[in-house]
Amino acid sequence: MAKLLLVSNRVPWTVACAGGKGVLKPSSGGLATALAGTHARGETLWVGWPGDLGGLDAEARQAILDELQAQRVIPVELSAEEVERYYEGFSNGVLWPLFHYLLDKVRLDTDQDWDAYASVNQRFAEAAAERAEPGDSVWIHDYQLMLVPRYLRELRPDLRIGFFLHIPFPAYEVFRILPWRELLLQGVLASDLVGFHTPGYQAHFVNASRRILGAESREDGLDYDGHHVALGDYAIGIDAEAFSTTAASPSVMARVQEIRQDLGGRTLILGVDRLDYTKGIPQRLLAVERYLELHPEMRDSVLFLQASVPSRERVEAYAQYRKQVDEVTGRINGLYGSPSRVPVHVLHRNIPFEELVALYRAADVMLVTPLRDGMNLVAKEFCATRGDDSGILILSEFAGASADLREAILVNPYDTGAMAEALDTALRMPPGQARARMRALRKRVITHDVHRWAEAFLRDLHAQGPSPHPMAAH
Ligand code: GDG
Repeated sequence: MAKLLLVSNRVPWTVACAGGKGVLKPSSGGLATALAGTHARGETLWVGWPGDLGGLDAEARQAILDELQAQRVIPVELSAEEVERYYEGFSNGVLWPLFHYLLDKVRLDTDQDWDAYASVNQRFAEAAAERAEPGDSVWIHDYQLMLVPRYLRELRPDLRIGFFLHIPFPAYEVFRILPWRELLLQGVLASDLVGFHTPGYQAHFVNASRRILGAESREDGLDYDGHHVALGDYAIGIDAEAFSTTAASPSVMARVQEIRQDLGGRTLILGVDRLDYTKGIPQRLLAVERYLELHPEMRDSVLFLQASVPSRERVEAYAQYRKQVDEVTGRINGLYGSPSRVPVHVLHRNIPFEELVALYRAADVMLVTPLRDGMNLVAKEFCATRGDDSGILILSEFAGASADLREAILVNPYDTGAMAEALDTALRMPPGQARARMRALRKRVITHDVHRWAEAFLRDLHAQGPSPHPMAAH
């Protein structure tokens, strides 16, 4: 039977080395969480980078490779230099900031990083080509692997190839800044189906492909180089069932009570993000500062808790960002704290799943205000935990999720005054109105979950082919 290969930079387990031994730990991040369900359910292989195996001796290495095999993972190993150039340099130093419109963070100083990006993409394609059988489908994920569809097509014209972009595709005027714009588009266009979170990202991709490569628009996609590629928007969801069941469990409910007791009557405003400059944490802190400045009577009655799991710590811009977050936090607490209470608390660590769910469930207001975000799963996770329809979501209009979650309070994260006002609106909202909004949000999140997302994409992918691509005749 034809099977499915998932291809992504990270696999859902990361190798951690401790005292010469290796252990597999679950990976964090939106993509790993989103696809874990598909992998657990079906006949899939997962091709990706499991982290650094370099610190292991031969025996420990073999043990980890066996464990990965048992999880149906095909490891693509990366050298330290490849991690630095392909992952930190090109993927996270160039594509990530540019696709999120943060042009001052883009590094364009190095062609070597591009070379590493291309050669690592080639290796991912080879790993998939080696394990795929005739007629299999391959689903490639995200901005780190934009050249894989083309390389894989060259190696295996018989495969059905899908590509999904988890981050925004930027406007043409921004995308065209990239010196490698043609090659990146050609890489993706070799797919049979390309998916985006929103129709807006898809429209930007069509525009860029037409203007940069002269691709031709068709009703359901594009024609380029004698090949038809279908395009579609597929808004990713979450495993809503897992969040709502966990939130209702006795241990989480008990923990929620504890958190509320510790608050001593204060209102909890919560933020949860990877510590990433796209997530707008300093701007959010400035809005909290403005709110406290304008509402002195509230200084003792709210707590803003920001949970920021460290990420990409070796990329320079990320280290600076953490400093910035800590500085603004210190300033606000210095201004508005008292000897016994501070209005802002930042946690720089990974929070275990149950504790995260308890925090979502205990919060009165959730602040999700990225400067730009492909979708944003945190906003959806918060809604899924609110079994009694309580809680208010403040959401950036620049998150893909804002296209779905219209009943949130939508804000412009660049506008500090408007965000402070949104906080005021949330904290004064009549409970009946808040409940009606949350009921609508929760319903949407539960019906449009991650399983539905994966099924919709795969159904459309399977309807595509096997592709009689012109390369098949070469
Ligand atoms: C990319 C796109 C798109 C965070 N802190 C902790 C923790 N998390 C989990 C959250 C959530 C995930 O990480 C973050 O997902 P997001 O969607 O918010 O953001 P990215 O990682 O940037 O994901 C994004 C996504 O891909 C999927 O397409 O939505 O736009 O940028 O699941 O819960 N989990 C735990 N502890 C933490 O401290 N356990």
